[in-house]
Amino acid sequence: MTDESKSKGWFSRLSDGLKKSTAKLTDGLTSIVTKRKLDDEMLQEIEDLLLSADVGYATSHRLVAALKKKRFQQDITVEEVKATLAEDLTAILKPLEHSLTFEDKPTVIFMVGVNGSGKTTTTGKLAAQWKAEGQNVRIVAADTFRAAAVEQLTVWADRANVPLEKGAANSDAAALVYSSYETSMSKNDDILIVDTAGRLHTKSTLMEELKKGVRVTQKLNEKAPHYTLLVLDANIGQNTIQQVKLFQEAVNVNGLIVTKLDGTAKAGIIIQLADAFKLPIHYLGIGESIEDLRAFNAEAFIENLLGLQSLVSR
Ligand SMILES: Nc1nc2c(ncn2[C@@H]2O[C@H](COP(=O)(O)OP(=O)(O)OP(=O)(O)O)[C@@H](O)[C@H]2O)c(=O)[nH]1
Ligand SMILES: [Mg+2]
Repeated sequence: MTDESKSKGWFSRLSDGLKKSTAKLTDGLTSIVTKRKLDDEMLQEIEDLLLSADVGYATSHRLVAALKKKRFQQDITVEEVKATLAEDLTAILKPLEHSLTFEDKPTVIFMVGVNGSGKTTTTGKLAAQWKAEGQNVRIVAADTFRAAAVEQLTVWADRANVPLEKGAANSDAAALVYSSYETSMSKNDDILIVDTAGRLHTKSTLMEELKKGVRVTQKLNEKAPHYTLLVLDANIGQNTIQQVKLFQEAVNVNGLIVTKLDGTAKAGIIIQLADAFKLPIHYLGIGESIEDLRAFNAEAFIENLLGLQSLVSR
């Protein structure tokens, strides 16, 4: 595959994944901005549209205020509105585009989040990507209570062709994490991914179990876990805000992954999350299969979201 066709595939899959969100915003903007002066009424309609797309009140208000400052009472086209929004969104999102680095061997990554957010699927996709890049990856099934959870991760380990650590049924998850980390060190792995059990942030015993898992890794290396990535289901929209707060209280969340963007018109939640927490956004999940995970790229995301085809096909 040529680089050009590869990058076209990359963009078209991302835009496919984001198409519900894109349709919502672009159709909305097209019907609001019909070549007329940018007045208060139009600004209010744009703000309402952003709000309905889960961009959040504070952020929507700021974006519209910036638009007002630049173009108030001037004739404006929908393309100009999009271009102005794209500029301001880039300022919010670009600083949060960080790739993960693997300086320590192994770099320990905890995948955390509520039930069903996409932790196991994302663990499998990442293991496959990194393995294909030549990294030695090991994964840990730290959900020792659900047999189905271990089976599901076993399927992903086979697909990705990486070793899997699992414990006896109902065994202590933290003990498994500890022994897996020791194994990973002795095997000279590059990356150890710990797929934790889904937990409701309101269940304090499970939150304690998660904290314990983190503490045991710190006994082996005070810098571990190097990454604690909170996996968020985009369908949940506004509720992701509360999830970030509660997981942050329990563990040192230092990055986000947003999944299931393909099934929702709520991709705007990424903008709200970015603005509210300033946490790096590492990956976007845009489907269930192994290749449906994209490293977060602010420009690609914004251009797709706003349907800025001219920029996308550059
Ligand atoms: N469409 C779509 N489905 C996804 C995506 N990511 C995960 N899923 C699906 O969401 C469901 C739950 O995903 P899991 O990976 O099992 O979620 P989990 O966080 O490990 O769940 P628990 O371990 O039960 O907490 C599965 O059916 C996945 O295939 C995505 O990006 N897009
Ligand atoms: Mg799981």
